Amino acid sequence: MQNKVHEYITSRIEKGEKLHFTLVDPDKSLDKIDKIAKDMVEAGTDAFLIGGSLAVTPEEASETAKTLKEYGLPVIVFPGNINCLTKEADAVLFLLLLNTTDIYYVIGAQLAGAPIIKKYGLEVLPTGYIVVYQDSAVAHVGRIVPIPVKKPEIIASYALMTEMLGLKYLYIEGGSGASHPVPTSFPRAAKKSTENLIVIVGGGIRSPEVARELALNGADIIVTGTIVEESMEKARKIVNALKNP
Ligand code: 1GP
Repeated sequence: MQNKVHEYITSRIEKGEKLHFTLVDPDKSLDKIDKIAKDMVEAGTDAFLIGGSLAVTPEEASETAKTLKEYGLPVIVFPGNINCLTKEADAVLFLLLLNTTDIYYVIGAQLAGAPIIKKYGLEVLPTGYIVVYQDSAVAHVGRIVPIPVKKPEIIASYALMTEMLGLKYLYIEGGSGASHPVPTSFPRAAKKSTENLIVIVGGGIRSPEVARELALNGADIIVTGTIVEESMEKARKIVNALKNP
């Protein structure tokens, strides 16, 4: 199995870099996607994620991936469900939603998606996924049990089990457009309880200060989506804060 994107990520992290991933929603016009990609590549983002919880057609996912591929950075599917899979991407975050009550998001989607991922030849980035807050589309669709913000030890246990299961990544998610980012104690707890787990944090990150704090507290990769659409200037500052702390 190919390992190119994982190597691209780990080689940078090993050098002490913090990475920034730009989340692109395929439910947008291709013109807008082109502009976002151009601006974010100039800003220094490290990869593109494509996906959404609702309303993504396989055709939109493919068109988006094709457009983003022209910018030379890794394009990674961040699937809300199997409809987001496309062979035009380089890799997929193969997500296990850890704090759900619905087994479909732990085993069902993975069972349906695995043979498709194989046919498409996508690189697999095995990822434990935790959605912290209740108030987002992903939380509703994924039927999650929220994580109490004063209980980082719960995140530490999830991180430990993620690593024990052999998954390489843990994505701590506030939910797209969340009013607050996840607490800094969460990536810190995840990092402290594990050896080699790569910690991704996203959801509600809108300022360079917040991005920097999360990175200083253990986040290896910061994901932003909403701010990229709202203010390219702020998005640029966020990338800059991660690259020049
Ligand atoms: C959502 O973590 C991502 O899955 C990004 O969230 O849109 O709030 O930046 P935002």
